[in-house]
Amino acid sequence: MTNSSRFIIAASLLFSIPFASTGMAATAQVTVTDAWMRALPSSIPSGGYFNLHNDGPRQITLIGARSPGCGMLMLHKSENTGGLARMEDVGSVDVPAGGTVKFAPGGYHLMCMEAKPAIKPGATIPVTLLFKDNSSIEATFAVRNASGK
Ligand SMILES: [Cu+2]
Repeated sequence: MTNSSRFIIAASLLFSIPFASTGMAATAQVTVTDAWMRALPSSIPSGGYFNLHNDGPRQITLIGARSPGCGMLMLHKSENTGGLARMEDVGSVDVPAGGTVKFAPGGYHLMCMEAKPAIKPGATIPVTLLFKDNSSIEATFAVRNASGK
């Protein structure tokens, strides 16, 4: 976000300018960093990892994702229970005001099912993140190889 757009949102909060409601969408306050996807041999689902920052004054809730590079893109969480690694679907992920949630190997991640040929090391792939307030944001994921390079 540029300094000027940040000022406009701050000003609209202070003075209740009518267009303030558009400034309250989750995308106005979200940034994505360190986004990458692991390319794996065809039939194995690819993991997607990133940091989701909430720069705004209220909690945001991620409810899904999609990408032209994936047949389906799911929200997953890995857990290690009693030495057994497993992962499960999660319906949503909350990011508190001012907070960051890390999507990383061993925890929350995106799972790219039926990865398309576009998912190959060195490429980039667009991913749209969908939020509970019906807003969305597009992020560019760098595709890395199986060892994350
Ligand atoms: Cu998974």
